[in-house]
Amino acid sequence: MRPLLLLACLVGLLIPSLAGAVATAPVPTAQHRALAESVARMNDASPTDRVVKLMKAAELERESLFVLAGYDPILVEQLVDERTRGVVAYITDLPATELADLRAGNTVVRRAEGWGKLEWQHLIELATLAEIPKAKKLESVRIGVITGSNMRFELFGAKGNLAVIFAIAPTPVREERARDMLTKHFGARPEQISRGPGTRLPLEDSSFENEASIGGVWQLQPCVTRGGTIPEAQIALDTTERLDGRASIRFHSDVDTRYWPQLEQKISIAPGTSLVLRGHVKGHYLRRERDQERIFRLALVFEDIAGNPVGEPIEAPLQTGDMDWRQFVIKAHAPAEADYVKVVVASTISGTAWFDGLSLEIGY
Ligand SMILES: [Ca+2]
Repeated sequence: MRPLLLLACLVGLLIPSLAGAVATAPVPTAQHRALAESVARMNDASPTDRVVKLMKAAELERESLFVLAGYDPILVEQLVDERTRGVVAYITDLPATELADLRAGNTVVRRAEGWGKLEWQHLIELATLAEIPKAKKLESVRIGVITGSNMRFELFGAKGNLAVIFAIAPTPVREERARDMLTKHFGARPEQISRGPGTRLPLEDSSFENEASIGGVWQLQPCVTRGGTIPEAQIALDTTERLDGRASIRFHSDVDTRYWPQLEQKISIAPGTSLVLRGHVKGHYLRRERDQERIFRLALVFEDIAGNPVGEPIEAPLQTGDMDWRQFVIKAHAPAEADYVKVVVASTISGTAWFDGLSLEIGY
């Protein structure tokens, strides 16, 4: 009896775990991969671009979503959330004129009097998910870009409201959390892309989370001087204003500032590589005054093996004045003589600028 009992125990232990793994982990085919890649390549610089990307991704099967999660875990995390998926389904079925309005960056408001049958269906489903009582008493919907970094969907009813933030931009700390969440959801960890387009390059502390990075992995190099080295512009981690993780990097200068360093991180690349640099920027009272040089940049600078600059820096067109968090995407092709790329972050004008959630990847 003993061997039989042992066998029964082993079978009892093994079968559920094997069955669980086989039943849940997706097994993507080449076709699934190709479909995922076509969505991964879509433009996602603005919240409206990301809505279009979400709509396309919502058509994918589970296996393709699993592959897409390797490129863009935050996008897939939004789609496995029932409320966000419901919002995306609602937007997909909006009349073409409303959809065009939304894509143009405008806010769309729709009142219950104008809702069609399908629209009611979507909204009642959403109200049910949000546990809004008396879903028949819904009144209106509002969708639009509230900040430069995401979209907000709001459903108003006599008995309750629902708000969903979506079209969220990719940022490194949040991506790590999304990967953990998706590992549970799919029953296997989405494979991070490690070859070709979509591969993340090793930009250290790209979310400015660690105090030791400033002057460490992020080197402080002279940028502009006006007759001295004091007063120096303030460059420091800021835990009160951030988009990703616990902190951002803050640059502050005023009319008396005489010396401005910049932050740089240098990465070795293969000549001719296509690159995509993403970053998020916020500004407050940014303006050029006195004899300041007008530099406010997130840029890629190429260098040859000897450290000489190659070609022109490629930079995001950042606006001065006041600006809420916005994602900037820079696409560049490394010149044939370039062995290194430097990611440069700088502000040499009065006011305060914050940068957060940078990432550098191989482009298409
Ligand atoms: Ca951060």
